[in-house]
Amino acid sequence: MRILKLFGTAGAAALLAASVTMSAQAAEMANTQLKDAGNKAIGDVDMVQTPAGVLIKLRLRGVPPGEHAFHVHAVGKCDAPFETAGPHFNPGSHKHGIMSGEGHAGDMPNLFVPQSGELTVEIVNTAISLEKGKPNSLFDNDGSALVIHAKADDYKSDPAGNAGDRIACGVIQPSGGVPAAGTAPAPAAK
Ligand SMILES: [Cu+2]
Repeated sequence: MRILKLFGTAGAAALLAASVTMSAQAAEMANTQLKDAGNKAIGDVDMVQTPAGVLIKLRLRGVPPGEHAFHVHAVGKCDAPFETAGPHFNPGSHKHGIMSGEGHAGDMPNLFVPQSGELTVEIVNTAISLEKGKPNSLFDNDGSALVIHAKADDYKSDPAGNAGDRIACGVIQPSGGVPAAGTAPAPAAK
């Protein structure tokens, strides 16, 4: 089964330090800048491969307060209103939502943005990988994207949790190393 874990900042920082130490041979890393439909940057994301999954550090600013779905989508292309990012990243062909079963690999817990519009949070997604060639790699032929929605994910409605419009999107880019196919121009059917 897959497990999604949320950590407080201090705990996650300790986990990150431990993970980096364990995989000293250059852990795969990635990053994303999230932009809204007006092309304004509203967040930065750093991702690192750990032995347990991908640690995602999200720093948001200027996001509407409230509860928002947060997913990995299947295509690394973010043209507003971000339908170009395709459906949820779902290499296992599961139905959506952790209340329905295994869920999509790209399913993640909702984000609760306070009145300030700023939120820093770390999430471990155990169902995805930054390692090229893995069946659940985010760096597949058409890349992948992170998407924030207008509404909360209900964790069960197929295929997208009834989460409403896509209000922000960012193409997941490898950090450092060789560019992956994350910027592929043509979204392929998945
Ligand atoms: Cu989504």
